[in-house]
Amino acid sequence: MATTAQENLPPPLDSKAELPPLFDGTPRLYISYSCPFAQRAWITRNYKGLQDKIKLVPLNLQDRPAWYKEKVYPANKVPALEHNGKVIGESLDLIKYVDSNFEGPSLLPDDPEKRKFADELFSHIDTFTNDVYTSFKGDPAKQAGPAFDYLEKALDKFDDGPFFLGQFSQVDIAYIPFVERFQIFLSEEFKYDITAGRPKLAAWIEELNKLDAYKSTKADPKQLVEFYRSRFVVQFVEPVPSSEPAISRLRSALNQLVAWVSLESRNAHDHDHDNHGGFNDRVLFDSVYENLPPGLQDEIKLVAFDLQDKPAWYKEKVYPSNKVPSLEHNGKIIGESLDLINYVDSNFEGPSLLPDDPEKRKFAEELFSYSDTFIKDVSTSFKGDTAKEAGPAFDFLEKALDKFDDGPFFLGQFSLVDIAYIPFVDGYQMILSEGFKYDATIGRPKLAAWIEELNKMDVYKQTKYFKDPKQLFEYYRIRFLVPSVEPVLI
Ligand SMILES: N[C@@H](CCC(=O)N[C@@H](CS)C(=O)NCC(=O)O)C(=O)O
Repeated sequence: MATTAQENLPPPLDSKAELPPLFDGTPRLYISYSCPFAQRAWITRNYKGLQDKIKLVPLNLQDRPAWYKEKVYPANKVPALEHNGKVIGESLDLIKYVDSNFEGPSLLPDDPEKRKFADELFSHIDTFTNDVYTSFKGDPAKQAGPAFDYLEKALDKFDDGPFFLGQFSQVDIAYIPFVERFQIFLSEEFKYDITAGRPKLAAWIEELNKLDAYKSTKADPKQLVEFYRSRFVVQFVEPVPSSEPAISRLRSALNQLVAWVSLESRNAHDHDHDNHGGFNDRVLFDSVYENLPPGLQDEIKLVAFDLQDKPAWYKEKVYPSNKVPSLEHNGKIIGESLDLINYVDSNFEGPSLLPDDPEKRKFAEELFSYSDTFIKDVSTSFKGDTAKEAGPAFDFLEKALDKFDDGPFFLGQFSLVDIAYIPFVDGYQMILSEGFKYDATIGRPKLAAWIEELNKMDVYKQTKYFKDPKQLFEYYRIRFLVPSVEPVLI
């Protein structure tokens, strides 16, 4: 039977870990602490009291040891069990295998009617998980109901106990890792209680939570919610504060590309889920698993924050400098808006945003390096004699816009340079006219034409947060002009 003593869980092995002795007579169960499939095999092992017989080998799937695929399990997935010189995979097969090939209480009743029903429930599992996943993308409160109704009805079939087949069995083990996750996420994200109006389901979950064999395998709910959110939920945190010019730069660049292609970053990794010192020191939600529909990371997804109330995980897990914008792509996080627009331009499809002409490229460099000076000069001018002090910065742009005559933009055609400047110039123009009665375009026809051209482009227009100069001025007034508040430049 399940031992009651709390098992000491080993830390997950990463790519630096050595291969454990293979086929030395010790059965080893390879798992990931966050994987619902692995959890099935793990619960089975625990329930049968095999903690001392089957050794747990947790893997960090994000940074898997190469030997796992090469030497242990070519499918490179978890769970897998090494036993009697063989390696067996597939969680449903494994529940059955462990149940039949090891000692401990049987997890399948003999009753043929119950066995038949077990098969029915096993074959329904994929439908169940798919239906619930699909509902996450719509209105789960409406769409997920039938999936849980099915379970409620199934739990009503045998009345000799609270479990699917009456007594605790393989079927409960197959379902609970998913029901556990769905219950948490639906309640947390959609305020939907799967047990409301489903007393059998409520009792089933309650009974399962009395079993140590299961309880000790449960995932960290907080990390689970984050993981599901990152895959299913459009993460616009209201209010959508694309007020930051630096974000606008990025959004313009993205929109420009989106206008032509659908962006793909298929290898975008899930957040680094190493949980240092946290939940039992486990690595959680470290991999994408089967049946999980393609996530939102199949495109460059915008995730907007309320900068006044940023989620803690952004700094901890995503971007330690805690600023926006940042882009998660191919297992890396890239920050700094100018680096980012260059990165997006070079690493994704779509029209190039830098001309090949070396002279233009050189000029682009010059303008990129002037950008911080421009921002500093204009924003400093807000505190002094604005009309006088801001003038030279705009004169610089007017002159720059005169350099190439094959179009109204800095390099003639629309480029990364325009994207780098427009959020600031447009914003400053509004602030100056609203707060200082200063029109930067007067006497600067090139600048006027440039702003006008950009404001014809949807890719830019959609990224503008402040359309009302009064509102923007108020934002800047508070940020820059209220005494004792240090000007923060992005
Ligand atoms: N059908 C398999 C699914 C196992 C599975 O998808 N495991 C995930 C972790 S939850 C995995 O190993 N993913 C790694 C990969 O696919 O590379 C089973 O039931 O065991």
